[in-house]
Amino acid sequence: MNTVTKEASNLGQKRLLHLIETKQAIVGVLGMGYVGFPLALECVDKGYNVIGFDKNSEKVSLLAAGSSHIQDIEDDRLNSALQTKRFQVSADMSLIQKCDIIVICVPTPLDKKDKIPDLSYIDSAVDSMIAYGRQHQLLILESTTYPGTTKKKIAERMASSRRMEIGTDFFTAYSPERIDPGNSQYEVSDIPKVVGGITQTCTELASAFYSTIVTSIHPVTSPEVAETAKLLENTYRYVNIALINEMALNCRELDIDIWEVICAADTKPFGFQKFIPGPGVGGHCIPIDPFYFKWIANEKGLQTKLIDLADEINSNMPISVSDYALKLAGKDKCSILIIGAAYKKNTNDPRESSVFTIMEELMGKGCTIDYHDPFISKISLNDGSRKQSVPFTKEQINQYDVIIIHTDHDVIDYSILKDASPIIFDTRNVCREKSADNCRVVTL
Ligand code: SAJ
Repeated sequence: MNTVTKEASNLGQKRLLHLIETKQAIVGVLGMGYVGFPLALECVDKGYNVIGFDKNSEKVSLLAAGSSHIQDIEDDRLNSALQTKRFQVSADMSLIQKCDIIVICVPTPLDKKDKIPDLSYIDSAVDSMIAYGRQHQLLILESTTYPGTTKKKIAERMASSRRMEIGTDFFTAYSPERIDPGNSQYEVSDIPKVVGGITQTCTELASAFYSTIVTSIHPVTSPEVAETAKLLENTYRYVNIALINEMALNCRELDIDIWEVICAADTKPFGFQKFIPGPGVGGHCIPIDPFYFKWIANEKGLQTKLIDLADEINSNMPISVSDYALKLAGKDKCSILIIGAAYKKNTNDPRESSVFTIMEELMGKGCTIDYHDPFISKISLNDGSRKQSVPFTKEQINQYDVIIIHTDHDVIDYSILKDASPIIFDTRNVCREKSADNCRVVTL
């Protein structure tokens, strides 16, 4: 690179750093979902001008009108951000050229059938960056993905398409999202951010940006380290949930109360983290992320035995729950009420919820199924049929043979189950504490 270009690019870096330090940088967040939307609002709160991009024009209209689609974010918070005149939401990707920093927070699902990574949303976001990006922008990927994505799918694509040099003409880093839906204990600013840039300059600029947003930054030497750290976090959960699920089923056969066992083990102040058995592993992170690591490892001819075994155990849980419910009923073709459809308590998110497999298994055996979820009024099953949430009342519950507690939302009044005639299959062990007396309760 000749001296003039080098000086120009140094100027570009210095200018971007100045814009960050003075909060004059315009921040673009691609994807107004459960990750991008809270991040965008946090950036507004910290003084930035923010453009929230989303290709879903209906979502854009709702947000622009002050209506939040994310359960953890109240309309008031969104309207306060809009009233600052420093937050706009748009489907017009050409506005990317106005941004100094672009954070990509788009979905990274799995292709359902083969459980292989689907990077189509990232590819589409990079297409927009190539179309509307410009020199000296900082591009950050937050979406969970396999190691190598940031370098190959973002930085190298941008460099070759726009004939720009990474770390000089533009800057790219990876920083895994760590939003925890339904958890009010940790705000965005409380959660440390791992940051890995393609070059040292990229890491420094991304760290400078995030240090204005969150209290703690953990720089690492490459995007691959940061990408893999996120996969480790959630694969760790997936494998340990499988361990406790397997122990729960075995303890049931050994007539040992797994819940008492967990409580006892949890008295150990070090070297043990509590996981609890459940009807299956749902959500958009835990049952997805391990397969991003599995895919890249298997691509290189490496084995992932523990992920494979954890998947075998966790995927079997909904089947085991269905079979045991029929055993408790003592017959096929029984009537069952399922309490809770969401993948975990206190959320309205049914994605990858084990309730769907449980329903399909039981309906396949001739059972009639109803469900009640205070946060989810209707659901669509894989066969295209739809169900509405039924009321949870004393009159309603006694018409069933079995009641399965699938999701233990705190707002549910479990005392309604007091003196209930059906057997309660409490997969979350919630009845024990919630005064559902005088009813027959069986846990996992
Ligand atoms: N589950 C169990 N037993 C457990 C924990 C979870 O069966 O001990 C089940 C849940 O019922 C649910 C699924 O696993 O169906 C996932 O639950 P989760 O508590 O892991 O919640 P998620 O999916 O919302 O995970 C998020 C993750 N956050 C990010 O990826 C940024 C995860 O890293 C967090 O650790 C997790 O929230 C959290 O701790 O709540």
